[in-house]
Amino acid sequence: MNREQALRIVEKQLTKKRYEHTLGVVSATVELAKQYGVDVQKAELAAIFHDYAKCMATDEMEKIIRDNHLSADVLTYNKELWHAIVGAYLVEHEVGIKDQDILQAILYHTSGHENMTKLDKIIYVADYIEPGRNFPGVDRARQLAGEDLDKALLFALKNTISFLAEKESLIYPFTFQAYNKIIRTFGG
Ligand code: DGI
Ligand code: FE
Ligand code: FE
Repeated sequence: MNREQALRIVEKQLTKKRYEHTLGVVSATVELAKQYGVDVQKAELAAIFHDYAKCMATDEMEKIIRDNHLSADVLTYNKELWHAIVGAYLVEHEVGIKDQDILQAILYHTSGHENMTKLDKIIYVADYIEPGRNFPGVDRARQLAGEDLDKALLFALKNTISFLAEKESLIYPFTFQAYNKIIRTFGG
């Protein structure tokens, strides 16, 4: 599938605002893929589809997760996590993309994961720093992304964990596991 076909498919699934966010993630992803030596076409497709399920009703997402036994525990955590799991499932079974690297990048794009590939990290970081994002610290995140992918990932994970803890929200274990893994790679 080429870029234009993919964009036409996701545009139908998303609100205008979410589609614009997706285009931002695509441009950030292409830059990072070039910089860090990842297949640009593959990375671009992962970016285009990363929020495929973002605009679905939560009861519909819940049903897809239950009916297909996609995850035993995610339903007991924040609903924000669900669109990544449902997205990976639908991009495979509804859109027909079979590339496991792309599907995994979509699956881990919200929670992170202990064993993230370079592509998974690129999508996670691109989602965080895309040009439409505007939050305190985003410029620092952009700067780190230009210097070291793992440092940018750590910055995003750390801020997300702090943000969730500040709200006294639940935090999905994958997010801690991703954080711990990267701290270990830095010798912590
Ligand atoms: O879909 P997007 O808005 O583009 O971004 P995303 O898929 O990374 O979702 C981010 C939101 O998910 C962010 O506001 C934090 C929230 N969230 C809720 N629970 C968790 C979580 N993020 C992580 N990493 N881990 C959680 O347990
Ligand atoms: Fe998302
Ligand atoms: Fe996103």
